[in-house]
Amino acid sequence: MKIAASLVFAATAIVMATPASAQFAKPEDAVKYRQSALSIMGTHFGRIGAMTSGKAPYDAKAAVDSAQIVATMSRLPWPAFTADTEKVTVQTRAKPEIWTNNAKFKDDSEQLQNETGKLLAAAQTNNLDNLKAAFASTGKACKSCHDDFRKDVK
Ligand code: ASC
Repeated sequence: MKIAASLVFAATAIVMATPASAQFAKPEDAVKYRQSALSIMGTHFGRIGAMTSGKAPYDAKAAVDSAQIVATMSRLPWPAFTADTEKVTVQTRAKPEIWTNNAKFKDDSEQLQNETGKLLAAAQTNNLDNLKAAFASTGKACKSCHDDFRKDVK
C-alpha cells in the first residue's frame, strides 16, 4: 500500500513537472490545440452574445450550455503557448509580447477564467439582465488580452 501510494505520488510529480512543450508532439500541434479551444470558445461566446443583443431569442438552457463550454475552453489555450511555438512557421496571430511580457499574458488569462466563471454563474440565474452584464465584462477580458497580444488581421 505504501509503495503503491508513493508510486502514484512519484508519477503525479513527474506529470506536474513535465514542461508544457512536452505535452505536444510538435509545436504545430500546440498551435492547433490552442486555436481550436479559442475558436470553440468564440463560437459559444458568440451564441450568448446573440441572445444578449437580441439577435437570437433568449434560451436560458442554451445560454448555460454555452457558458459551460466557454468556461471550460477558457482554461485550455494557455499551456499551449509554448516557447517553441513562438517561431513556428504556420501563420498565427500570436504577438511576440506573449513571451516577452508573459506575466501580463498570464494575468490576462487568469482574469478571463475569472470572468467566464462569473458568466456561467450569471447564466445559471436564468436572468437575461445578469447574462448581459456578465457577457459585457467577459468581452472586456477577451478584448484587453487581444489588444496586447493578438495581431490585427491584415
Ligand atoms: C467575441 C469573440 C471575441 C470577443 C471579443 C470581445 O465574441 O469572438 O474574441 O467577443 O471580440 O471584445
